This record gives sequence, structure tokens and C-alpha cells, in this order.
Amino acid sequence: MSLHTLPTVFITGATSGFGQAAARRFGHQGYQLVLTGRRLERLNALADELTPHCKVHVAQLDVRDAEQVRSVIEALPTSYQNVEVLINNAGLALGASPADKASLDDWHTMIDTNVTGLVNVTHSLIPMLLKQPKATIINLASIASNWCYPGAHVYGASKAFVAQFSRNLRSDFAGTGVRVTSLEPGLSESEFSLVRFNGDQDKYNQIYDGTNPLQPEDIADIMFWVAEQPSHININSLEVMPTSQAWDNFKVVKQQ
Ligand code: NDP
Ligand code: 8X3
Repeated sequence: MSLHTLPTVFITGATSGFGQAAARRFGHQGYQLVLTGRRLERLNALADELTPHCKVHVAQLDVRDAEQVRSVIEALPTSYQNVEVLINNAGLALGASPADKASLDDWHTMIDTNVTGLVNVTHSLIPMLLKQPKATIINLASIASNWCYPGAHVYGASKAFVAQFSRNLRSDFAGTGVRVTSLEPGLSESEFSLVRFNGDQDKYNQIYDGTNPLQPEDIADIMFWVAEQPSHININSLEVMPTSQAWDNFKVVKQQ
């Protein structure tokens, strides 16, 4: 069977959560996929699952490594060089204890992944995206880009970078076909909270228990909607929470 092939969607962090759901959402519509992440066996399993629907190229990639990012992108087969959608999704939070109890290594890992990694991939793909008449960069920011909460310190700050970087890219790309969206989800059920709490399943259960959180498929539907907008529309930022989540009062504490 010959596949009706749409342009290429390049996804970072396609081994889990939002990235995996995005691969399914775009792949089922016939978009070509470049699936990247560190866990190669998961990428291969996803590629096997999706190849009846679309063409898939898999590349093991740690976004923190600028040289690896460059060589993966340079080595893309010619037929995958028409990248029209970049989903900068790879990211993580580590810990949620107060700043004075946090690990410096964890802080570095979040900055290296969420900030440096996203910048590495974006920089390497810009020339390809600019060649397209219409292209979309979807950057995974967070409600933590916009709002503070205790224990968010470096995670929230790294996501604030993503939101502001997205707006600045828009300024530079005005007049080209490249659109940029900062996608800012709230509480969503994925491996995110297992990673954040070092595999602690009890903490994971407590976070989501009774909350009806967003699901990766919800976020993938939003990504698809953003990318499929007509070329004259740019969704600048899109903040989304589950209905069960909202803001709380400012904290006022007794002076010590
Ligand atoms: P998951 O933990 O389920 O998925 C994270 C993905 O990022 C995995 O595929 C992982 O792949 C990849 N990743 C992590 N580090 C690296 C790295 N160094 N190089 C390449 N890939 C990496 O979490 P989500 O799907 O929930 O999160 C996706 C994005 O959405 C993140 O940026 C997160 O901050 C953001 N987000 C999540 C929210 C949530 O509540 N879940 C809400 C708002 C934003 P692998 O380990 O195989 O490399
Ligand atoms: C993840 C959402 O609220 O845990 O970006 O920071 S939150």
C-alpha cells in the first residue's frame, strides 16, 4: 500500500507522554515523523506501531548534546528534510522541595534539558523550517512559565525561558512562513511526575488522585490544531489546565 505522505514532524521526547501522543496524532493523519529521544527501544516500538499509517525515521538523541543534535539533523534522509512542524517537547522537572533543599545537579539537568536542549534543536532546524512556505514550532512551556508555586524554582524559570524564547522567535520570523507557539499545560498525567519524584509511585498517585488531569492525547489534539491553523494565523501562546486546577490565594506568612 502506498502512503499519502504529508510533510515531516520532528518530535523531541517521543518515548513517552505528550511526545508519544503527538507522534500518534500526526502519524495517524499521514504526516512523516522524525521520532527522537534517549530510549531507542521505545522509539523503535512506536515506529513499528505507526508504520502502517505513516513513514517514520527514528534517531536516538539526547537534546543536551549540541554535537549529537547537529549530526542527527545533518544525517536526516533527504525525504525527511521537509520538516514543517518542530515539537520541542523533551523536558523534565526534578524534585519539588524548597530551593534550599534542592540539588544543584538537578538544577543543572533541568537547565541543560529544558533550556539548552530546546535551543540546540531549534538552532539546528531553523534553516530547514525557513525553507517551508508554512512551518510551526511548538515549544512545550508550562503553566509554571507564568505562575509561581513553591518548589518550582528552576523548573518554572526554565519554562519561563521557553515562553519568552518563543515570543522572541516570533519577532525574528515575522514575514516568513514560520509560526511559533508556546504551549503551556497545567496538571497532566504522564511519566513527568514519576521522573520528578524519582520513580515514587505513591507520590505520583497522590498528585493525580481524583483530579481528572489533562491526558497526553488532549495535548496532542491541541498541538495538531495549532499546526493545522491556516498559514495567516499564529497561536502565540496557549495555556491550558484541567478543569479541576485553578489559582489559589497569595501566601502571606508571619515575619520571623
Ligand atoms: P514525560 O516524562 O512523559 O516525557 C518526557 C519526554 O522527554 C520523554 O520522552 C523523555 O525521553 C524526553 N527527555 C527527557 N530528557 C531528555 C533528553 N535529555 N534528551 C532527549 N529527550 C529527553 O513527560 P511529559 O510528556 O508530561 O512532558 C513533556 C514536556 O511537557 C516536558 O517539556 C514537560 O516539562 C512539559 N510539561 C509537562 C506537564 C505535565 O504536567 N506532565 C505540564 C506542562 C508541561 P527519554 O527519557 O527517552 O530521553
Ligand atoms: C508541569 C506543570 O504545574 O507541575 O509543567 O509545574 S506543573
